[in-house]
Amino acid sequence: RTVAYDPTRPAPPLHVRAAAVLEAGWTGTSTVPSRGLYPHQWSWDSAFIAIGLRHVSPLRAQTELETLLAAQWADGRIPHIVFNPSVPLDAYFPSPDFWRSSAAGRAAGAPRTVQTSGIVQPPVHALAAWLVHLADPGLSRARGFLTRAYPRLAAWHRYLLHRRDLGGGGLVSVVHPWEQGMDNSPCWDRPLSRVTPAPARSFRRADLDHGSPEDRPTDLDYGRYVRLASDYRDRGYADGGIEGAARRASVEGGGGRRAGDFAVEDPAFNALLIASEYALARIARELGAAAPARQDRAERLTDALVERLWEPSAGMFLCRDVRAGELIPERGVSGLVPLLLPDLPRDLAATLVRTVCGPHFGLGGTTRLVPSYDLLGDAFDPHRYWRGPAWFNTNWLLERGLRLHGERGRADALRRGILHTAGASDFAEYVDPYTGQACGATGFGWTAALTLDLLH
Ligand code: 9WN
Repeated sequence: RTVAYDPTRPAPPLHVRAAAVLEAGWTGTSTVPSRGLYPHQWSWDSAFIAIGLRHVSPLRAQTELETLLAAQWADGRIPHIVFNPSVPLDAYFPSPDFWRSSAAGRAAGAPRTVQTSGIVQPPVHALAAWLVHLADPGLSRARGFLTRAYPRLAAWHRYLLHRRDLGGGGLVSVVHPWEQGMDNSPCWDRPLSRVTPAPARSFRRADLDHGSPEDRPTDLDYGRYVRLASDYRDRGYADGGIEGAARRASVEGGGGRRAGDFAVEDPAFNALLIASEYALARIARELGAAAPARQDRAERLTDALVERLWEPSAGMFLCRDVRAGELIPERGVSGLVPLLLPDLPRDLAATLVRTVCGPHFGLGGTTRLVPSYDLLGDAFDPHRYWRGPAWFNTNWLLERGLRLHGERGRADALRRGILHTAGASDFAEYVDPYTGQACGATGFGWTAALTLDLLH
């Protein structure tokens, strides 16, 4: 139910409007990112949504995460989409008949009763589970929320760390731009250029029924997304990580099949894994177990992140193209997200703050919110999806990072900017970073949820 607009009455308060967006997106077991554009359950959306929903209904927030975790594969992966069987197949592309999870993913342990995609998204879930628990510890304990979630979250992290260390340096690789969540970021242009696109006539883009083509990825991008996903599916969603390669070699009696063409170590994906490792350590302690190994692992992963992805000349983290063996010389917002980490060396945190506020991202100067990509980059476009617009989830993460590293004034200003822009844009999916003009869908799930979180 949306709140009807009546110009003679003052608009309802922001928290009422944000809660109404989440109410309208609730299906009974989870929340859609957007009724029109994204009518199923998405993995990292659900984590962000649960973080806001906990302020309205801790029970729904727990249910949101439980629904997602129920679709986990036996190998530990949490799929990036859990399909709603009552939504028509042509409402979203790629639909369940493209992914064919229960058939193509059988060897990897895809569930039989629910249809999912076969790729993943950033691991925000343990962080979300811990924050949801804190909203109502009594209810959480009474329902055994963390007791049930913990083994699944631990298996999820194990999958990433053991099957997805494709670069061999201790970090996780994504094998598709949809996995990292910033689909058409200019950071992917170089590694994607090696992928032969699927012919445009071989699929139909349902997203263009809802979004303006200028705000969305191009057909050429989509051809490459489709090729990468169908190749992965046709390999049975098998991974090329250390364990995966050893298993395939023993089955096939040789070096195993080559993993996909796209493998990238991304700073935001890995930073969110580290933040979630800290959360898992807290969850373990709440459940009465000592968790020094998790704490150590989070610190080791932070070291690997610095070692493999920090670029001093850029003053930020960059993505590593694992197949080419080099850093990708593009400044995307993902390279700022490690500001979220408590054990980041102090000088690196200070440098990141300078970069966020400098000419490439403009915070406190030219921009209202931190853009998804370098304002001075050749590919910058203030309206095209992840090639410039500002997104609310990344700004929420940076607000936390600024606060964590003692930048209270900047964090307060960013918080005000997020709240104002979310309300003025009717909870847009993304906005022009200079003007705050709404792009993509409005009434977007995580925009409303993270607004609620900042209001509490
Ligand atoms: C593909 C749901 C998702 C977000 C992603 C965002 C967009 C999907 C799409 O929507 O991606 O997963 O169809 O464009 O890029 O971050 O999770 O909101």
